[in-house]
Amino acid sequence: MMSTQSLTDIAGRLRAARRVAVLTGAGVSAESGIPTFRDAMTGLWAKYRPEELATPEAFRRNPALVWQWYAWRHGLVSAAEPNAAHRALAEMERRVPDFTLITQNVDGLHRRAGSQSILELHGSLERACCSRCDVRQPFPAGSGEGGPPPCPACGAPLRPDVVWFGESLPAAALEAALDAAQGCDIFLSDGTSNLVQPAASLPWAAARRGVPVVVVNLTAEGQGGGPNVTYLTGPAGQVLPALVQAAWGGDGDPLASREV
Ligand code: BJW
Ligand code: ZN
Repeated sequence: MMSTQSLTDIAGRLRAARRVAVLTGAGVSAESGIPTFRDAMTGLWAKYRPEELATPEAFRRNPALVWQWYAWRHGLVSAAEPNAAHRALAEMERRVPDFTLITQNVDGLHRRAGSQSILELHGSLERACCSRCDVRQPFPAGSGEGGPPPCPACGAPLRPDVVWFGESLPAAALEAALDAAQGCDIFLSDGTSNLVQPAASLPWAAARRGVPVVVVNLTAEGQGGGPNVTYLTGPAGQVLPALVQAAWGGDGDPLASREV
């Protein structure tokens, strides 16, 4: 678990910071019951690796399989609720003058928790887009059976509006993320294995500029390191509310303090 000393130090830096950038990954949604990307898949999907489904080649080879996987995940995400980690980050945004939330997650849970300044680097599972033309529309709920529906404009198969391996990230969001990482006073990396580029280079772009980087993860293993990097190990749903609480008081979770 985290050390009280580093939590207090980091809380002090957060409170004093004018610009804060936060990068999140699948670990932040784990406590909402959304499987992380590199967890072993279970049930129906146990025989596939996510890395083999999240590619344009997989979609070309077997559009029905890939669509069915995303439709299943869309159902999971729609039924899930934001957790204490999402809420703590939304609270942090309200406290910090200039706050940027950079997420690799496609689940929309940050927005549903009240975060506003969000850069979605890997797109959103809340939308489908055409595999050929510019059409974008809400992801059709409950559409797992029968493969991808046709685009209403051109008839080509719809696909999830997410970024697959080998595809470019949305350029404006990536540029804004890099600016935020390089120009912030403190950078938090939460719940990501930090393996997938270019998002994985953001914490190190910050650290190279002398920005203190705080890594929140269940494990410090494989996360890299350096003189500017501090680890808070533990579940994001506990660590982030504790950090907000240590920085600004309250209980760090606006929902928990609400009368029910
Ligand atoms: C907790 C917790 C709790 C658990 N509390 N913590 C060789 C070298 C370098 C780069 C490349 C290379 N070969 C190819 C590339 C490029 C490639 C890449 O990076 N590959 C690497 C895997 C090697 N990148 C790309 O292709 C990107 N595009 C690109 O680079 O364009 C330029 C280009 C074009 C053509 C050729 C080459 C370059 C695009 C990347 C798109 C990634 N898309 C996905 C799918 C999105 C849609 C979907 O969701 O299906 O994004 S892949 C997947 O990984 C998803 C995630 O956003 C992303 C990151 O995963 P994340 O969030 O870190 O999750 P996990 O599961 O890995 O980790 C969870 C962590 O949480 C763990 O650490 C746990 O410990 C922790 N945790 N519970 C706190 N309660
Ligand atoms: Zn189309």
